[in-house]
Amino acid sequence: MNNDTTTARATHDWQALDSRHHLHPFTDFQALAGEGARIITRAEGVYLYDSDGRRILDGMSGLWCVNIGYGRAELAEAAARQMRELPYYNSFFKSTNPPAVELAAVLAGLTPPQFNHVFFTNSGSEANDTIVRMVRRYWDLLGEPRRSVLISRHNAYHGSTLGGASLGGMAAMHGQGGLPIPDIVHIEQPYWFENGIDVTPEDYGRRAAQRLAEKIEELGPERVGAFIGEPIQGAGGVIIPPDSYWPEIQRICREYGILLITDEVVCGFGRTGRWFGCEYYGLEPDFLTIAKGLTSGYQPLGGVMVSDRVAEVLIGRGGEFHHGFTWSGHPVACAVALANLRILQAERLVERVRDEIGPYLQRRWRELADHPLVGEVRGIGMLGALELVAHKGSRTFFRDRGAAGTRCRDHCFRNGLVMRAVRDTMIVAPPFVITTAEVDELIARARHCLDLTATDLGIG
Ligand code: PXG
Repeated sequence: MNNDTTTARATHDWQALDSRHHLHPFTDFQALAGEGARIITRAEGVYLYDSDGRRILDGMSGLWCVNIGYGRAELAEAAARQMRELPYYNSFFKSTNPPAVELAAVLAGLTPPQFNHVFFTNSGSEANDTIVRMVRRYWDLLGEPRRSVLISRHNAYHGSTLGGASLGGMAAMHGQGGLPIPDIVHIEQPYWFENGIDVTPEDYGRRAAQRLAEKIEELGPERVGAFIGEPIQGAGGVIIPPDSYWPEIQRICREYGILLITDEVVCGFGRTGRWFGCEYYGLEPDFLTIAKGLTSGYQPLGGVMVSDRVAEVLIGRGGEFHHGFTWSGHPVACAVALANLRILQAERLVERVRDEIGPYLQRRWRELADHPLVGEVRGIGMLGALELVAHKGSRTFFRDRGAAGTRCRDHCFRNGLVMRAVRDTMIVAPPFVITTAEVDELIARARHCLDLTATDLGIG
């Protein structure tokens, strides 16, 4: 057994072994076996390196998570120290461990004032499953068990467990395995570029928010427990709602007394230039879903921030909450999260996103608006999206939706850039530590790959 696994094999040997034994997430297994997976062997700063030694600028921070960049020794040291001291103990049966305690307190301080409690999970999906159970338990304890319905949006992404995928609004996911689970329903997403054909963004935002009130009335207000939304939809295509949307959603939640959940898995820990997306939009949610940027991806960790309104009922009314995971409050993951949050604070990376690198990225990103393939450019902080269209100047989507995006994404990979495609929407979400020169490189590579895509499609 060779321990130096990253140099032990040639690329084609890795690929052959991978396709024999490894089932990848969200993958057509057969197609990948024919093609062979890309083998990423190491990373530093904003760059990935593959098994052929090629350098790739990671415009997606892994999967929206490596916010402090790759290769931060402080996190490796925090993990090693904690593994030597206490690699594992559970937080069931009246036990806890110092990193979990410290992290819970730090999160209570970092999140908006109504949040003073956290429930730890290993992922965003598990955090959202936990929220489904907590919302229903909350209303049970208040003597309103019929309020079991959670309302979400079409094309939302809230994870891939049964609860997470049900909360999500991905039709393809619902088509496999009999989802959603009962009492989860979906309304229109606030996607002006696609749905707001003949209205201003402001009017459209109010109209999209009204869908919530309509759905509550349709179901019966006594049946609805909560509304969940990503402040900005990430996996759905960096869908930035018009400014009129969230205040109206907040107002409707208050009017009907239902709980508001903001899923901060992508927006949380600084990506919008605020610590949390709910702060960017001035919202007062009752739950936050957290994961990804909590550890910058160096360890799997997620959690649910529980507001005082909910915690007072869950704690105050007593009785066991029958829920938890072996790894809830895992000491190594929590120690790494603490080291990550220390770096975000010490290096003022959230402020950097708000005041320096975010505005720089947005300015350069918007220059791509002149490209013949680009119908809309949008972005906030370290999030950016380009809508590829068949006819510039009109919102005409390609007939074979997704094909242009996939082409562009493949050109990017071949040309040293990770830029993700959602349908024909191209997306970036780079690490917060990216330099201005690296942003310039990202933009230059993106433009080159748009050119290659336009040539393939005979456009321009
Ligand atoms: N909520 C949101 C908003 C997410 O983006 C989850 C929950 C689930 O988190 P876990 O840790 O269970 O994966 C996510 C995850 C993509 C992509 O292709 C996005 C996610 C995961 C995988 C792929 O953009 N987001």
